[in-house]
Amino acid sequence: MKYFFILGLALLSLSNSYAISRPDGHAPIGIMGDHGHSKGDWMLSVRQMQMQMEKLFDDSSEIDVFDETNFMMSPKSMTMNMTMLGVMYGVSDQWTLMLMLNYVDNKMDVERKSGGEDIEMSSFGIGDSAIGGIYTLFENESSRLVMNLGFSLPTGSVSRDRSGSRLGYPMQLGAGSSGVYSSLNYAVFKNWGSLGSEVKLKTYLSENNQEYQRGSEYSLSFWGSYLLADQLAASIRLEHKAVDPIMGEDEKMGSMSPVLLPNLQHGQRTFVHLGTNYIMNSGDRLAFEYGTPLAFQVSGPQMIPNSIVTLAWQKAF
Ligand SMILES: [Cu+2]
Repeated sequence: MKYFFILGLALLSLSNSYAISRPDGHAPIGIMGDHGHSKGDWMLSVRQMQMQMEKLFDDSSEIDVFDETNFMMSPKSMTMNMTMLGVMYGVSDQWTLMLMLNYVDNKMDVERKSGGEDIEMSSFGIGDSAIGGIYTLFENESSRLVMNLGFSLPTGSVSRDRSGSRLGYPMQLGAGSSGVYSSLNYAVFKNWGSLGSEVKLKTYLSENNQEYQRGSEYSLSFWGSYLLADQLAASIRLEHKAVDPIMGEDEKMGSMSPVLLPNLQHGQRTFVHLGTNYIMNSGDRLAFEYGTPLAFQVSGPQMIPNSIVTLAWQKAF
């Protein structure tokens, strides 16, 4: 009788919900749409992301804009804060509906070649939204394969100004055009932790009302998570991301600073991210990830991120 009970417990722990109930059952927090939910289940999440940029690169090396180019102005630093509100709902055991709303707050310090005080620029407001489906192709105690398909909606402004001058491409709050995205997410679960990967593509469908179209984005991530305790996992993630050139141009931007030129906004980067996933006794999840760059290759002069920090709370019910 006792053995049946133990066997029963073991089988229960091997059921479909097993992977998702462990701390590494969710991918590192920088990854979205890595899991689905059972029919009728909801999940709410709030993510707070901060990206800090302090250097300018051309190709793969740092550049001094005023020494090496003719630009009259150049960004010195930029901070982007993004608050992301996510809702997931299990429409069936295979399909989960996902909705994501964003609030963006950007600050940029700009230097003038002629000297004098830096110019402070800012932009904030609703960013682009996303709505999509997550399809669980298969999930068992040892692995999970999930596909995402969705739309990016142009709810973020592309016409933010400062005293009548159009702010640069990185300071606009959205893409201005609708986009489609798709990703494939695979994870393998072991006793000690898990290994996962994601490949993702996002592409915009048309020119926006300022007559340009953001370039397509491609990213590839690999991660390993290690179970430090029943409720705590630590992760390391390698990410490579490439962005295509902007097509067209916002003619209100001019050409005083590198952030105003459409052909200086693309390139690729490789990041390493260290993170933790923690499940509280209440079932709430807390997650953290810190990312720092390993390599860049950008069309510059272009500002590059030197850190990306994400903090998140998630709750399923
Ligand atoms: Cu979820």
